[in-house]
Amino acid sequence: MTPPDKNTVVQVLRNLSLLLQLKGENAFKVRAYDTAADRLSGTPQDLGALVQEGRLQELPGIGQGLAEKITELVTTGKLGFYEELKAEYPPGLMEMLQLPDVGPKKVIALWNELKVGSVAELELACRQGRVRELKGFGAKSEAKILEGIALHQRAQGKRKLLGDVLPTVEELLTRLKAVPGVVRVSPAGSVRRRAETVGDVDLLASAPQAGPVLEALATSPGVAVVLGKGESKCSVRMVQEDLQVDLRVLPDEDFATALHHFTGSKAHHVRLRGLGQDRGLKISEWGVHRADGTKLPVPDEAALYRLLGMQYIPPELREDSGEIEAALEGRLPEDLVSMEDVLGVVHCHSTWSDGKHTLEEMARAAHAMGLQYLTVTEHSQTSIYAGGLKEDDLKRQWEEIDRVNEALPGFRLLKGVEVDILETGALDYSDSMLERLEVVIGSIHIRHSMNEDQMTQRLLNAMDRPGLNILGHPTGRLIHEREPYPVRMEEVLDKAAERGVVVEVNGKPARLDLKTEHVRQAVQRGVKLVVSADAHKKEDLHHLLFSVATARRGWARKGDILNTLPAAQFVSTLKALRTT
Ligand code: DGT
Ligand code: CA
Ligand code: CA
Ligand code: ZN
Repeated sequence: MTPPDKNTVVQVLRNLSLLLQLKGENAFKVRAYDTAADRLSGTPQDLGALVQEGRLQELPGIGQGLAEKITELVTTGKLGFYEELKAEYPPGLMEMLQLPDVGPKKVIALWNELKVGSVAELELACRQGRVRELKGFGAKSEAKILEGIALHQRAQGKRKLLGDVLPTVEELLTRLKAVPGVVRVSPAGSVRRRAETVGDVDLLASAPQAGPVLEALATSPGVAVVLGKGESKCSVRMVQEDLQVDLRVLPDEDFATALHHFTGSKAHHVRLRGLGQDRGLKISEWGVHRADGTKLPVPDEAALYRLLGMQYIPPELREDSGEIEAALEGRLPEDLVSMEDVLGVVHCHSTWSDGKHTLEEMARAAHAMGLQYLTVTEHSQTSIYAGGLKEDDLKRQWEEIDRVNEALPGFRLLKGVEVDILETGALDYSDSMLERLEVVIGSIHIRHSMNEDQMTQRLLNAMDRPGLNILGHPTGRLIHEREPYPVRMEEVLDKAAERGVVVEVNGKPARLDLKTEHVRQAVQRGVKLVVSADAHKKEDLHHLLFSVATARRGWARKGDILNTLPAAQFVSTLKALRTT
């Protein structure tokens, strides 16, 4: 079992502070938990090492008692004290604490005076005007609480970014996998299909006995509320992201068909069921049955597709967008790009512009991921807000790049830039400067509010500039934050094909730009792509995963992705593709 990570421990400490306040513990004791949470989240030191070496008490604010609790939590995955305290109150109280304008004092009053123990009960009490009668509340604060509840519900309804959810999913899966008797575990649903946003998380496990596996989820650190628990199912809501997680546990012989069912998508399924019927097979979450009721053994998903006389369809493609026809005709690509194919990362920033880590730190981190190169692409001079570089700064940077490359044999930083595409489509550096670089990404960062004609023309003009190799995050969207700017993507992609400009599939979880549909249009035109991290710190290098997922969902094959080539070939192909 992997121990709970630092974030989880910090969250448990904060929850404990709130629970102790509910219990009426003195302020001094309560504050100790908040202080410990602050110290822990603020230290750059590795939590696992601190625990193992018994050095927790070296952190100011962490005394013996707290050190013991943290050690118990990290080494056993559970903290008895926390579990007992949590069990004393309705789980909904923790959720009430997440409301704006509702602190521990108010929760205590609401619980003690009105026996209000959940957000739903609180809403009802407010609507009945019972809350305003309480000491310390009033009509105004009642109205404010109602506003807060509406906000809270909207946040819950909001789909989460895959990138924000995946680390939690992986932590839970590791925990479930470690339960004795467990045979297989997997995510299902939109998480497994690598959709850009997810509504909730679906998990599946196989084991002879469901009980202990369900219990492992229900008692996971980071669980705010157990929403329901039955014989084979358990649903919880995590504190982080307000994320709902549904787990199903079944005997291993039913795993593959259930996994397939709960992976979806619904649209993909409906079509497959129809195909099954044509062959006299009934496909359901319970398995594949003949008309006479006999159940066919289905050891894995590939076997299910074989029964239907079609190619295996990877989860990322299961959206009923042509994959079923292709698989029936045997023309589904079998070499979709995968993480193993990618040899280098494109698009990173360092302390030279708005990044957090030095070039050497970025290089070492990429090297440690098994990659061979990283394109250094800082912002250009017009992006002042992002520490954009002047041409002279860039030349000084090359000296540092050379030094790092010498220090790290077997790995290469490539000299590049993410040059701003200005309002007219001109680029932010001179042609002679751009010519000297190995990789030039051109992106729009300023003046988003142009109309469709202007914006399309701006991008077309930029691609006419000989110095541009890669068009960066072409629509500028930020999921949940900013709409894509209006642009006729097909025209842009036609131009990219004509000019030999490569297009980025930006892997930053809120960007994913190109998005899936655009990747597909690009691939159909023979436009080459790069998968990128848009990393501003070491940890972001893993964004590559989301870029690769988006590329796969857009049916991109290994050969469509330029950074599956070794460094030297990557650079020479970038240049050779360009037509003027
Ligand atoms: P989400 O959670 O909105 O991001 O999307 P999904 O795809 O994860 O959907 P979810 O969690 O409601 O259900 C998980 C999978 O279970 C879904 O992809 C397919 C399967 N499923 C759920 N409801 C139905 C249904 O009514 N019919 C069929 N055929 N499958 C269903
Ligand atoms: Ca789901
Ligand atoms: Ca679900
Ligand atoms: Zn950018």
